[in-house]
Amino acid sequence: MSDVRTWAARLDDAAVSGTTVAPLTGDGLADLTTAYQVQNALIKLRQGRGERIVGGKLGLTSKAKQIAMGVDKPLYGVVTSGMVRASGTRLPLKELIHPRVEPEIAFVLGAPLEGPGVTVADVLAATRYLCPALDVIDSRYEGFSFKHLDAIADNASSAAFALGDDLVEPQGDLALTGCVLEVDGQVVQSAAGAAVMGHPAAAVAFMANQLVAAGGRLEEGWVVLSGGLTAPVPLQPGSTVTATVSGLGSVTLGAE
Ligand code: OOG
Repeated sequence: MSDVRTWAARLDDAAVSGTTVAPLTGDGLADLTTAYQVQNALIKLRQGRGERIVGGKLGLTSKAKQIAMGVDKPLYGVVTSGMVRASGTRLPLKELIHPRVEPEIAFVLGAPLEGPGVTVADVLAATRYLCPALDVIDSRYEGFSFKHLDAIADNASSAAFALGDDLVEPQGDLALTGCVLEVDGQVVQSAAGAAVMGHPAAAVAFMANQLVAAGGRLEEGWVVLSGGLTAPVPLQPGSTVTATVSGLGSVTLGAE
């Protein structure tokens, strides 16, 4: 237990001070249960500073992300009130380490989802709204380099996220929904919803089913980010990034 608290404090200090640390797998982190315990302890530190849990996030759910990070398994994390930004916000980069941004499809839940056995159909039935999201990730590890367990402990590299302003009820086939990521008006990445586990709702189902082991569930009102559809792009000073998802609208973040 003392390792769990020590590791969580190390990652939290790194996030607060904008510095990096060495991967915890080099310091003895060796199993999934402990990695999620570190994540949990990290979130408790944020809650101690007045933040609330507002939802969940998936990571490494697309091949593009897995190849970019050299990690071939998905994971989940938690998003808190301190990570929420309005679309159009300009993020001060001096508060971050080496941020990257990626486009995602977010689910706003109108009912809880509790595993085991949660399916894509269950997720869609429980979804009140869908919206495009920009997820800003900022690994606390040197060189943005980590193993699966390290990224779990670091809460899926979470730093900030923004949702589009339009909230749309689920309709059409999300697997075939197109997503385009632009930086300063230039298209830099694109994908279909199927890039995430064949269907973005499959990622939400994965999280609901994984939470059973820790006695958890996805709650009504939570937003769940289903994971980067494309490889991430570095957030550069002075740039503006926009993700557009067909039928769901756009979301924009700037950096300064
Ligand atoms: C960890 C996972 C980040 C995603 O959608 O893949 C993530 C990372 O790549 O730093 O949220």
